[in-house]
Amino acid sequence: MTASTQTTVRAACPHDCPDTCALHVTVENGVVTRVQGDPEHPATHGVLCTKVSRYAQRTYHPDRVLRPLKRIGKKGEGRFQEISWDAALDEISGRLCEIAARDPQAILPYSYAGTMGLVQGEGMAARFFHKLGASFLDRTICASAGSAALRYTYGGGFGMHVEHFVDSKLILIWGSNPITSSIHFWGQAQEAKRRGAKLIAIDPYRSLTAEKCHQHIALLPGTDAALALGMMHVLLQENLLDHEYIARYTLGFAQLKERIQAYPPERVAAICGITAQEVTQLARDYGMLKPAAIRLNYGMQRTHGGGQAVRAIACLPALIGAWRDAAGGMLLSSSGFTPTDVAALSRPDLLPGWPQTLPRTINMSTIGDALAHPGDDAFGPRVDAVIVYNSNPVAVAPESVKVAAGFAREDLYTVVLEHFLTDTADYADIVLPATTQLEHLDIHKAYGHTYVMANNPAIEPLGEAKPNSEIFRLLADRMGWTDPCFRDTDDQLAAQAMRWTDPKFGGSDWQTVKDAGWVKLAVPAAPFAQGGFATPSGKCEFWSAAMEKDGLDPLPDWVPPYESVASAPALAERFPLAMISPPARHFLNSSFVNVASLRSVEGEPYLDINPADAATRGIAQHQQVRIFNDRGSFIAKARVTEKARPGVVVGLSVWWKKFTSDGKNANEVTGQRLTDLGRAPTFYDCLVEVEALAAA
Ligand SMILES: Nc1nc2c(c(=O)[nH]1)N[C@H]1C(S)=C(S)[C@@H](COP(=O)(O)OP(=O)(O)OC[C@H]3O[C@@H](n4cnc5c(=O)[nH]c(N)nc54)[C@H](O)[C@@H]3O)O[C@H]1N2
Ligand SMILES: Nc1nc2c(c(=O)[nH]1)N[C@H]1C(S)=C(S)[C@@H](COP(=O)(O)OP(=O)(O)OC[C@H]3O[C@@H](n4cnc5c(=O)[nH]c(N)nc54)[C@H](O)[C@@H]3O)O[C@H]1N2
Ligand code: SF4
Ligand SMILES: [Mo]
Repeated sequence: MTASTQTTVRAACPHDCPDTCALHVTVENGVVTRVQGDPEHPATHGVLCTKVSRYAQRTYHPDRVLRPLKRIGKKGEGRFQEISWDAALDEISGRLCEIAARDPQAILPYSYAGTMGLVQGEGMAARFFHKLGASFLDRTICASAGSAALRYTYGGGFGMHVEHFVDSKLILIWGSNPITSSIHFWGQAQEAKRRGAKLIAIDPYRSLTAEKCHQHIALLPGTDAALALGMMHVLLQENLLDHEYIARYTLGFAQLKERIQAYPPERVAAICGITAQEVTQLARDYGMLKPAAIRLNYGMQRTHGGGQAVRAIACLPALIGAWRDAAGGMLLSSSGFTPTDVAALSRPDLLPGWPQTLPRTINMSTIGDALAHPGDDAFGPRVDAVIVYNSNPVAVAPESVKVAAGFAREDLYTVVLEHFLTDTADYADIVLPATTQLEHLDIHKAYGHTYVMANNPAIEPLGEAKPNSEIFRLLADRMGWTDPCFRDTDDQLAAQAMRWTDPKFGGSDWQTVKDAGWVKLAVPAAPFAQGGFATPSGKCEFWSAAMEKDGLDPLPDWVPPYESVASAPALAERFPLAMISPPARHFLNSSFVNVASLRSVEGEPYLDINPADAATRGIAQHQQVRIFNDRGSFIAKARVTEKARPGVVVGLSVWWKKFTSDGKNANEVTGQRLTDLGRAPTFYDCLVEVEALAAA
């Protein structure tokens, strides 16, 4: 060995987290010894969350899948034997050719944001499935209700710069638990607090964040739109609106005014399970403490009316003219500012019928039903093959009993590209070893800040692992496809991913980003100070012609949950408790559950339940309980705590089933019904009953 070497590589966090941190990866003699936050990056400022500061533990984990595996046990058992890459690729391409000869739509890609990188996400993979003519996957599992709402209201995923929250005087942290899920935003909010801002959490659960705010409004799940409309009612009545902003930069105020008549504070209080005083005071604070900012997150759009809830809340900043100030407005996502070039990257023109005939679309959020479907004229062919990458559907998709039954089908051919033998990989016919972020190249946009980031590989791939991009390149070659785009390198893909000529890049290109690690997009500090929304009217659309055309209510409204005591009384007689299952702090969805040091902090699956609800069920502190409804059941340890409001139970998620005592997790009881907008899942629209098991 030659003299020891130490280098620092500029990288980016790949996880589905708004913060998309800039990383400095220390490599000594070819081994990653440290992963740290870039001190210069204004959104990361040198800090990482606990999970990713231990990223090397994930990459060097003894359980990494480092060679292709072929199943030898029953589906779901997780018994495999190693095979060569050649054998794996031959088998997969053979099976896909055979199925495609009947109908390529019988093949389904299943992927989400295991990595948010554009190269290892829907880059080469999208080209592969386009050329094949496979079914489209509707990627709805997280954010599509809120995205649809922002599109109708603002014209896209636009929001405040996270850096400006420090200057806000009021911050509503709405359906979001940033201490868990966006720690860098929380840093900004705390600085604002030191400078005198008031922080209010709006959340059914007294989360880690809600505990640290000045005020916590513990409304019932799925009632946020009513609260927003009630705030509007008070703002109007008490003349706290910015009529000049409304007249110049918004559309449909007259119609909205009619709509909010139906939401006086008393009615809103009854819907939300809070007091009328809370509604009125919230509106007064919002109308008077300037600049007022809202940090919304996706937690609150996982109920039936999730889309309309985001839309109602998104109207608030325009009504009080909060957008006039850089420290006012709202942030759900700001990813719409990034000038990506999706077509160049994913090449829809490779589709056999492009652009006239497109394949059918299958919604990832109803994968349980899709895999059970025998196929017919309306649905199209039965799903015969699923290629999973960047996702763990057996753990994360709703109504898991059906999802697992689908993946257990003997006549389904399943390939999973993974780092680990996840709950999903256990069902695979073939598992292919994928590289982690330290081993491959990528380019990233963010949804919680406005920088474009590079991920330079720090080390060579471990074992025989390959980047997703390379795996699809090899498969394309095995399929006999000679299109030059299947020979593009990762570096070329990264360069193709953005429209670099857009003025927001100010002349930067991929090489600049790669060298520097990141560039800030030139987005005005207060992007809507003078209107300029990306809607058809150029205004913030309270009333939307596009929604009317799409057969939707053109105005924001409260859409009651599918499952709640008020909206489904018969169901609630049997299952009276609303269950939500938001992220656990030391996991990232189901990622990191298998990292022992992080799992040990979470301990085991818990269910937080209010003392009153526990008492009527004879549930003692730390007793094992069964949570159940008609869809399924799972076991957790009860934490009797005021953190859960009466009527609501909270099971922090998403556990790998194989790490729980009963081999099940919260998605046993969640349902496949979809949101009002965006065809998204309704994880937090879920009635259950809870019963004590053996004594504590
Ligand atoms: N540590 C960690 N960080 C993560 C993730 C993770 O799993 N772990 N997941 C990442 C991903 S994929 C996403 S999408 C984001 C999610 O980011 P957030 O949406 O901020 O997610 P949470 O931290 O769960 O915060 C959601 C909060 O919404 C509350 N909530 C649930 N239902 C309702 C409702 O009907 N109304 C209101 N007002 N509040 C409600 C929950 O109690 C919870 O406290 O976080 C990302 N960051
Ligand atoms: N009950 C309940 N269910 C939920 C949620 C909830 O709050 N409650 N949250 C929902 C939300 S918001 C989301 S976003 C989804 C998330 O669901 P998923 O997108 O499935 O996210 P993860 O569970 O993190 O699984 C990602 C997988 O991708 C793998 N991976 C990471 N990088 C790579 C790579 O480069 N190549 C390959 N081949 N694999 C890679 C990881 O090892 C991991 O197993 O879960 C949803 N499910
Ligand atoms: S998970 Fe989020 S907070 Fe943690 S390092 Fe990644 S981007 Fe940063
Ligand atoms: Mo998500």
